[in-house]
Amino acid sequence: MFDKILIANRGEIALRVLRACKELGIATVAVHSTADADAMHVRLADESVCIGPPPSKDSYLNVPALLAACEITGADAVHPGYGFLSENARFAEILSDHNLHFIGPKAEHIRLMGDKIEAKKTAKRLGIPVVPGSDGGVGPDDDAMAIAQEIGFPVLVKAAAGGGGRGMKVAHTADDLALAISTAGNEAKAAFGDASVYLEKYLQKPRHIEIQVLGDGRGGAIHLGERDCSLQRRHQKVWEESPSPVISPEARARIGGICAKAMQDMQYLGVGTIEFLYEDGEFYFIEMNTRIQVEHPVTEMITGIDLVLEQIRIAAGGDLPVTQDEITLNGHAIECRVNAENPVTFRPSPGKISRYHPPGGLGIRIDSAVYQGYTIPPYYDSLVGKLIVHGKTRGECLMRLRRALDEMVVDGIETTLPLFRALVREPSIIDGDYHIHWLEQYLASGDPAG
Ligand code: MV4
Repeated sequence: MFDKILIANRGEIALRVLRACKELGIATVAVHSTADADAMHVRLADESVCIGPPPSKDSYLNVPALLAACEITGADAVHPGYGFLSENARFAEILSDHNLHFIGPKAEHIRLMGDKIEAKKTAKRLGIPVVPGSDGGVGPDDDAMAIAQEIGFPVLVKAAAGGGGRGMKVAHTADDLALAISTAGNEAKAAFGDASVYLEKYLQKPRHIEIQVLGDGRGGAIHLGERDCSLQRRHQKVWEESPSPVISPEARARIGGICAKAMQDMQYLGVGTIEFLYEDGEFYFIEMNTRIQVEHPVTEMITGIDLVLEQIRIAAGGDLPVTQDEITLNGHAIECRVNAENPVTFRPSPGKISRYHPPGGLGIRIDSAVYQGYTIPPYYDSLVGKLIVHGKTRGECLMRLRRALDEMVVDGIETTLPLFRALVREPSIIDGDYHIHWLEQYLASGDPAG
């Protein structure tokens, strides 16, 4: 096992990792920018190192500063959390070159899944169902129109280096194709420095369903069911739940089994998330994430498995905590991402939290790094905290969530709490009847949080 872990992150996920380290008896090093000197993760860690000024590129993404912090403190492993350097294969390799452990997947798998074309080819080869589309990139010598006609319109043009919805353009008819390809390519070139694009059948009203996997790096791998992350705004998840209201035990066992088998075949190490679009009873692979995800707690709540703790154990050469047969999914969990934003305009609202009262009681979990008197800095994401609620059934979970949201107080800044208080009372949400465009349509339809 590791002796000392450096946490290359901030906010609630830095705290989440700290908690797992403490339970494992591992010493912790927090790193922080000058803007985060008063942050909770700095206070709770055994040691802390200032790694630079507020901009992420000069601090949380500053690899030489992170290596120096490891050197100074004698840390033997680095946990990257999510975002920042968590899916940077080069960072994983550099750590390895310095005899430091990266707590995450093998660099080759991070790199593979970072290229959306290669990821899709790999998924297909491993027996994972994919969206019908061009087999690989569409180059200038390819007959994009012939490929698109074969797929059938509407067609979606996606960037190989994409993700988060950037470099994506829909071609509704043949007339739109040339412009969609050039626009997506130009956007991708500007955003990622790589103009390669590929084509997919455009699914009109799918759900976003993702499968959580865990591998030991030696051919052992299991799945921990799905999360339904269909409620998003501008590619930012707002509400996640597990199990999905629309996935049957049979469908779960089938797609979960396919994912676990694929991870066994590639000897995947650590936690991973295989993302699908789900429409008319069929799953279509879109991407794989090779990091711990923001919404991992909903899976933890229904499986009882501590995903961050297992990440650390597995990175240190440990075995999987359970076999597939030993996993039972208990009840239902929902996570609300409470942001420091105006609930109608979504304009960021950083500033000082004058009053803070997190809800409590049976089935309530708060993953947050804020406290009363804390000032949310303007430089990073606007997450105030995640409210995660568990219940025996989805109905009980919603009942508790409604109560917890009414109890929660965050004053001094604007938050998205009013939006969640409206959502838990919406018939479509109560019925679990929503898709990836539902939230934006709902927000466009009036003044739901007013
Ligand atoms: C799609 C799609 C429809 N058809 N692919 C958006 C982000 C990127 N990671 C994948 N995305 C989509 N891919 C096909 N073939 C619709 C989306 C999409 C979306 C997906 C998940 C959650 C929210 C979304 C919002 C808009 C578009």
